[in-house]
Amino acid sequence: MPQSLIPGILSNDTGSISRAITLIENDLPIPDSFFSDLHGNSSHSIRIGITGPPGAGKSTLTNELIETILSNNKTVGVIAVDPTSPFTGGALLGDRVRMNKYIWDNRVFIRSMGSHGDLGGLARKAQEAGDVLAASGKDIILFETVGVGQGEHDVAKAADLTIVILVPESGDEIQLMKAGLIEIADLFVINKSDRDGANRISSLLKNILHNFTSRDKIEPPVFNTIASRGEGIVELFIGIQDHLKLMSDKGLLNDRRLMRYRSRVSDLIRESLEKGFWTEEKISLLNKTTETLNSIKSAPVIMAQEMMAKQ
Ligand SMILES: Nc1nc2c(ncn2[C@@H]2O[C@H](COP(=O)(O)OP(=O)(O)O)[C@@H](O)[C@H]2O)c(=O)[nH]1
Ligand SMILES: [Mg+2]
Repeated sequence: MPQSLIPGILSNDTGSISRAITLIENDLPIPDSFFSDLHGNSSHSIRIGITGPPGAGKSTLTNELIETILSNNKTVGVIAVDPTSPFTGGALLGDRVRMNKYIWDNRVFIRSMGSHGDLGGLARKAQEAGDVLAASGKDIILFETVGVGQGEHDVAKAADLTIVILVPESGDEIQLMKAGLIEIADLFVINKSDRDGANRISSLLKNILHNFTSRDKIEPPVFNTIASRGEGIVELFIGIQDHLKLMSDKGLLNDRRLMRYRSRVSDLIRESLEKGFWTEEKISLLNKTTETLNSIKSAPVIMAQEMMAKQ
């Protein structure tokens, strides 16, 4: 059945795209040939990651970007990933409205993915859903992810270019966050620039970026937006395109795509080895030996070795 969805996906049929993503999301059996067919058709899209703290305006900004992308005669797919949400299979809270807006417009496909109680695999599934959208011919794929813990790193791994959204109130956090975020952000957005402190935080950030960007990287530009009024979005979109061009000219886009391929392969291997390892028997053995603190008899490293030695 998954294989029969391929012609529909390739001809941008919304129902086929949607069903394929549901199969991926629910871990239903999918033959390797399905992924081979996707792979052969999914290389031309630009993948953009959008991350930032809850409430920063990621969804509002994504909606505005959709409109700008459409008015540039390009098509767009959106995968909104929320690892903190247990919901799955279509719409996260608040996302239904925007999805309905494009329900009859096959230039846009929007899908939300929640954790389904299982964080492992969510990043992989989001990337595979991205492959489906790419194979359907979408020019640009936006991955929107809440920046909490691992989320922003997963989105950066999935994307050609990562946008980190901050708000004027993020000012004090910059020092705290700079290590992690500066590593992953190709481009910063200070959203809610209608609020006090927007200019202060963008100059502070520009200063930090100027001092901390290593010579082999491109200094991330900073954009101010008011997403709720659609202000600064066209400038941002031009900035995204300029940045991609610069990355491409310097060979960095290629590097990133190669790195993505490698890390997807090694993530799949890790996932598959772990899946094969944890039999019912081994899970219950571990549970039994750790029934109470007193029942633990050996160091974790010894226990791990014993378990790996078991067939
Ligand atoms: N004042 C102001 N509010 C905004 C702006 N952009 C978004 N918002 C509001 O901020 C809230 C959170 O936005 P949302 O897009 O859901 O944030 P997300 O959690 O990052 O996806 C909503 O009530 C938006 O209307 C902005 O530029 N200025
Ligand atoms: Mg949101």
